[in-house]
Amino acid sequence: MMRGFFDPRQLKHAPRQELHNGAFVAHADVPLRAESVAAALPGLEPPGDHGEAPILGVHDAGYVDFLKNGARLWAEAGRPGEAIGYVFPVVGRRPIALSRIDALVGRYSYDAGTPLTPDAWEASYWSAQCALSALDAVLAGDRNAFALARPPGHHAGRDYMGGYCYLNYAAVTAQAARDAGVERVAILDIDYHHGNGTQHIFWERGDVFYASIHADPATDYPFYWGHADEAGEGEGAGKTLNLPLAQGADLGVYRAAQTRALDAIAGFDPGLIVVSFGADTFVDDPISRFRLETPDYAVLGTDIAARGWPGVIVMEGGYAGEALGRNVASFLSGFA
Ligand code: OKP
Ligand code: ZN
Repeated sequence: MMRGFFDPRQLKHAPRQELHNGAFVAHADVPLRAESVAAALPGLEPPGDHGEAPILGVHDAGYVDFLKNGARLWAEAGRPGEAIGYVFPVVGRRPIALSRIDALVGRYSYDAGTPLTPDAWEASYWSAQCALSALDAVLAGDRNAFALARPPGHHAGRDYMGGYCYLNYAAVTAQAARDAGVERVAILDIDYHHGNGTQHIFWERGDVFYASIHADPATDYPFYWGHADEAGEGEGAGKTLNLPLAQGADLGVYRAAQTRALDAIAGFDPGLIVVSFGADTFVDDPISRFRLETPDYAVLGTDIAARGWPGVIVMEGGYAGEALGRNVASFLSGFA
């Protein structure tokens, strides 16, 4: 079993609700998710502390300040519960510095599914440290390493939260690898949802390849990103690959798409692969509509490992409670 990293501070973040299809519903990113994975993987280690510098390698300093202080500002403004936006200044946005918390939370987010809880920063910070510790292990010579992270990360952009995500661990890891001298880094995103934040961060970069397999955004969150014609721009032209699949995809369909992604990554010849792994592709996932079963994850892991690239596996989504740990263990067993 490869080394894995986990920090229990990931458990304190407990968002209560998200706005979904017109109603506030119980939030899907429950602490049980991380507990389920930790229980299924013996021997997880605490991460080292790499500080904020690697986080600031991909995230905006003003945004990081907001993550650290937003929940306090929210409480000081007399608001109940957790900070959530209701004005999103996307169209005609002026680059203007406002201090009212409701303006800040809209400016630094793109949806109403990602409340800024008092513990979001700490959970995300230590999740990033787990990813960086996994990278350390691989840079020191391990073939693969795993980072248990919660909340997930791949929807978070340089200066925005969204899709339950606050810090983008896969992006932090890829940039840290670049800074450590790895010339070309590939990110394979196999969460059910498109990783719009990761795509955006590396959109114009020629040194980081982003490939994602996900539910067609014509039918599924995040709607506005992840369509097949999005391929990167400038130096990054051709360095983004989106493989949207119709709802109902099973192992046969999914594995063929993953082989396409791996073939494209092979053409890029990376020195390292970062796998954004979400098990919300599971048949019983409560918010998703693919049909993978527990043993299928070992097949997918084996296919990735067969390519021989050093790999950091970072946890993204997966909401099927107790089954999540089994699915992650199955995936990692494919790398053995
Ligand atoms: C985060 B990750 C469910 C509707 C979708 C956002 C999903 C974010 C998923 N209430 N809401 O990619 O697993
Ligand atoms: Zn997801």
